Amino acid sequence: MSIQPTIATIHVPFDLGAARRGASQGPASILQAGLQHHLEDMGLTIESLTEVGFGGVALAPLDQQIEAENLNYLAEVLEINTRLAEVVDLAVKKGSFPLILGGDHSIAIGTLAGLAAHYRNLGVIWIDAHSDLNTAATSPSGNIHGMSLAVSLGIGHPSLTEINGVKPKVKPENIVLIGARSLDEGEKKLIRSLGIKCYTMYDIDRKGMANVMQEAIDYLKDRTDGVHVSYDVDSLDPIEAPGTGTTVRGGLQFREAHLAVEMLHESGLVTSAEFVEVNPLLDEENKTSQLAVSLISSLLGEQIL
Ligand code: B3U
Ligand code: MN
Ligand code: MN
Repeated sequence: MSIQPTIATIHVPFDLGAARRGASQGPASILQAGLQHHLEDMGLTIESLTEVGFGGVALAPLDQQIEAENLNYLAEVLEINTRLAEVVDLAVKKGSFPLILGGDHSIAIGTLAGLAAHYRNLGVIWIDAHSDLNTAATSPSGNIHGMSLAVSLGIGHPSLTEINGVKPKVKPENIVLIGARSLDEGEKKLIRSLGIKCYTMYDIDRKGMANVMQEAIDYLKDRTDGVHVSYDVDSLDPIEAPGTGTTVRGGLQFREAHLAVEMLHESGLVTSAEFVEVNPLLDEENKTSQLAVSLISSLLGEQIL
């Protein structure tokens, strides 16, 4: 029987990577929805919570040397992710399982920067309506949450790609995208040219979620020495997850979303996870925060029977 690692919960109340404010309240809202008790009831050991935030401290003005065209809040995104990378790095060193709660998806930059040094072939399962593979040159918005996976591939502003030194943090052949249905032209080109494995909603409808996840797991199993799950709640259909900044119709159903994490748990491959883009200001009766608690619990091994 394998020993269950301690869960290192890392809160990142940050939303300047997104267009709308509110995802910074995601961690508090997920906690309020009962995450801690739920995980403890499952018999998991939770480390005391770490928060990576600005804590009301004003930041220095943007460095004039940084060319920041079409990179909104670059200085803030850089600062938060530099700090997050250190905290994630430390959690892995201690042998804990890092569980990061966002925050918008720009925080994946720091998470992956903190994880990267510990793996030769880190696998990433990116569950998202989007692919977050834009650069300042291709982004329609300038919002860095739409660029975090590209940055982690070493494509983007050097200040971001060089966080924690190691560059790139992940190789294109070790990534699997699941749930994509809103891709920009530059992102489509990058997915094709780098050969990134991408299961769109079309593929999920055609093959079924069980087959898609089995293929994804089989694909990553032999080529990776750890798997990070980056779960953007906008992957779900807006009916299930209204509390998120950029909803896209035609998303994952409640059961598909759970099956994905249940199968990932069963695979025994997952070594870290993050749940991002929960925005309680846009939510309906805490539905999305409660959903996040339920998905996290399933990923960490909660069983129906
Ligand atoms: N692809 C668009 C929209 C977007 C990406 N990620 C989210 N929205 N959440 C962009 O702005 O890069
Ligand atoms: Mn995303
Ligand atoms: Mn998204």
